[in-house]
Amino acid sequence: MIMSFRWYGESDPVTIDKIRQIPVVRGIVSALYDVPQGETWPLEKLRDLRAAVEKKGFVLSAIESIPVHENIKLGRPDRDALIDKYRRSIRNMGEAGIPVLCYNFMPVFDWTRSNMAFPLADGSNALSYDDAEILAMDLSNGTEGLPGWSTSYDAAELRGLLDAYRDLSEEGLWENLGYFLEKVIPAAEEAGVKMALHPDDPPWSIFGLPRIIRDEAALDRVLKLADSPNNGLSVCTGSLGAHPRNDLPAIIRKFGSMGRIHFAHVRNVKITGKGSFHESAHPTGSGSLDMHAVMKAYSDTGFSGPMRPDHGRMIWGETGKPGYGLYDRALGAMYLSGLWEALEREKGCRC
Ligand code: DNO
Repeated sequence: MIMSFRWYGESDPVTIDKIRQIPVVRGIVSALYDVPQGETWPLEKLRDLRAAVEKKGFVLSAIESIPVHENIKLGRPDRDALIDKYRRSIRNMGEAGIPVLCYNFMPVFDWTRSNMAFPLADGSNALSYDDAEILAMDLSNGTEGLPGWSTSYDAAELRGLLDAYRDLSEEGLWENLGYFLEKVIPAAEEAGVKMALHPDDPPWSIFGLPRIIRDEAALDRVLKLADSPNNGLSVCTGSLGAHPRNDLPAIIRKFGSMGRIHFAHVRNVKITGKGSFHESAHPTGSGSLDMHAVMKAYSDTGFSGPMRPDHGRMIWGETGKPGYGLYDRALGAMYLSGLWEALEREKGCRC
């Protein structure tokens, strides 16, 4: 396992020099943040990113993420041209020697929360989600004023997208994912890049949009869409774990033993009701997930890919990008590495 940390590039207030001081972290997960959506990621820039990371003593363990253009997800007429560019980005990743690509197939909104600073009893704050709060949100001004989403759409654009996805339905989205994978997986095989699909977060429909990557059956279906070792998963415990039907240790054991988990996002989440949860500190006692069982499933299946602590709370007065401050993610990395060391030592490994 390569303990890794997400770094948002040179403009990230959590600098790579700070990340260096977390003793267990060996890998950096990053992206190019200045390439317009839909365009090919240039080889030179990918090489520069890798060099910048290696200069500080890390490996560049994954790209998170190359966004999939909405027109690919919607199956619109220009999708072939867009997929072609995506394939070129994958080839460039391979040329630059970057092994794992995390991506998602969520319509319009990536991970979604209704409160970016939910107060916890210990005085820290975390991200939270409540179906009722989401339902009450006003989308008539586009994404303006909504908490925390990176792609912005004006009112007309957003309305158009919501309508188009309503017409598409879940099965249509599955078809378009199948079409995308059929075209990109051969490029990933040639390039030696492992594709790692991130589950939907939360793992159910929001704003009437179809969201399909939400449970074990869906993950099974994804892998069957292209039966190649390069067609794999990012298993995110916090995303799937927001729904109590998802048994994370069982999911990790199943897909891990098939060699199809290429990236592990590990964090805890506290389920507070139906369609409602808040994020928590990483340890088992802080949330609803059994983190020891999660890590044991990775250890027992010999997981050797990148793993990263995921969203952290804001603690000790830190401010910054919600979920991506330094302190609580650093605590998470230390905790997960402690569990890992104990599990590996029990198996007789000196790592
Ligand atoms: C949230 C992240 C996601 C993830 C994308 C992958 O914190 O895990 O935004 O990067 O869904 O494409």
